[in-house]
Amino acid sequence: MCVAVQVGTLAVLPGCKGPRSTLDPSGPAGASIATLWWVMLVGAAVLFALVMVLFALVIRRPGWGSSVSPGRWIVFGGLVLPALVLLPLVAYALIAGEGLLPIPGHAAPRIEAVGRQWVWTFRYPDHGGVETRNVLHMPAGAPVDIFVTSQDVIHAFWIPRFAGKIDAVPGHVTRLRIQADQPGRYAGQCNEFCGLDHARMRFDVIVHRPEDFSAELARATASGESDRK
Ligand SMILES: [Cu+2]
Repeated sequence: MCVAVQVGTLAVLPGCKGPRSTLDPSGPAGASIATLWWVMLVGAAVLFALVMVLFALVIRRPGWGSSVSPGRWIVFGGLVLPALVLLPLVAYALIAGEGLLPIPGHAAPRIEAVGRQWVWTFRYPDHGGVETRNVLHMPAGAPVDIFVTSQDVIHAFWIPRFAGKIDAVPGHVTRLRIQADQPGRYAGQCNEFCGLDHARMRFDVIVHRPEDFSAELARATASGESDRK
């Protein structure tokens, strides 16, 4: 069994890497979410192990536990034990979630993301309102506020390695603060089922060095290379 667990673990680990892996973060919000995932996994594993120990004791020693009253089993096994594991996890999740929200009063460069079946259009108000299609350009090392909306049905804007997703709702504008640690090419996609081609509603994210961002954005829009079909 131990060998099977090890083989299973090795088989799963490659899934922790890749352009759409939330467990391979490349920004502070993504790192916070990845840490939360690992904390949740450890908490769930601890709870599972405790239940399995009790289960094994009951199977191997049928009389074991009869000295404890049913009321105590319910209180300690059904309330105290889950509370000891779940309450710290909930507290950690709430604190981590608060840390992902944009801080009021701290302005960040603004980029608008508009979803429609099945294309993402990005607009850069701080750079003359130029637009790119299915390719998001952003600078590295600093927060950027993405203002997200939709022209038809509900979509969701998601760059797995940077942050959690946020809904793109027709008639509403939602805001997501993201930050990329390093220049490079990343992957984003719609994360709300929005029709037949939902799975193909992907976009590229090109992160530039801050000093190169304006020039690279201008070059990309002038050449049309940002219009990924
Ligand atoms: Cu979609």
